[in-house]
Formats: sequence, structure tokens, C-alpha cells
Amino acid sequence: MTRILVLHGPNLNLLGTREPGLYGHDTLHAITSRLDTLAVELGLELEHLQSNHEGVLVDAIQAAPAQGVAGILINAAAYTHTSVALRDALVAVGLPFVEVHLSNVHAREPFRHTSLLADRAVGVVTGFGSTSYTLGLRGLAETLT
Ligand code: CA2
Repeated sequence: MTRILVLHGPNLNLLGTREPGLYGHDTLHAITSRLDTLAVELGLELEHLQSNHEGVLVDAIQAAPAQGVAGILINAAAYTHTSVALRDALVAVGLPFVEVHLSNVHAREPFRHTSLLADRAVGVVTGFGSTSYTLGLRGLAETLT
């Protein structure tokens, strides 16, 4: 079965508890459940990881090919705008990845308009709340089949 690594960056463990106006009411657990349900429909196997630590995310990306992962769905959160290390890891492993964001980063502060990942992504989905993740997973699945 096609394996997808779902990565969530810093502070996304707080989803559903604070700032619902920006990020919605869904918890990370709810997003994970929604993705798992969609994965059954699409015939995918998902592995989920949230970390507040850049190196942990880099390690997970590096380990992905050996674990049989075919693609990555990533909300790198603030690291989207800052992390050369995450970009380098994604480029190094060469797996197709889709970048997602809950909020529309282009409708927010200028520093969020830049992504260090986007030009190497298959696609970017931003601004649809937790639906960004399901749209992104559908897009990634189509890329892989
Ligand atoms: O819109 C997104 O998904 C972001 O990736 C979220 C990041 C932000 O830095 C990006 O620019 C856009 C922030 C995630 C913080 O998550 C929180 C969740 C609940 C309460 C506080 C923060």
C-alpha cells in the first residue's frame, strides 16, 4: 500500500485550544482522524508526526525513504518561512511533497508570504482550514498514481 508521511510543525499541537479565529476549531487529533478516513478511501497508509523541533522533522524526512514512504504531506508551520534545513532535507530525499496551511498565508503578514519549501513542492494548499489537508492529500495521491 502507498505510504504517506504527514508532518506537522511547531505549535500545531495547540490546534483547537487557542486562536480558533485563525486556525479553526479542529484539534490535531480531529485532523488526523479526518485524514485517516480519507486515506482508507484513497487506499493510502498514513504515518503522522507533529514536532516542535526542527531536527526531529528533519530526521523524519531523512528516514522516510527507508520506511517505504512514497510522498509527504507537510504543514511546516513557522518553519515554512525560515527553515533551510527542512528544505534541504525534502530536496535531499527527493520524495514528492505537498505543502499545506490552515490559514491563507498570503492574506497575513508579509513574512508569511515567503515559503522556503513551495518551489520544490508538487503543490501548495493554503487557507481552507483543516480542508487544506484533505485537499492536499487528494492532490498528492493523484500525483503518486
Ligand atoms: O496556517 C498555517 O497552517 C500555518 O502553517 C500555521 C503556522 C504559521 O506560522 C504559518 O505562517 C501558517 C502557525 C501554527 C501555530 O498553530 C497554533 C495553533 C493554535 C494556537 C496557536 C498556534
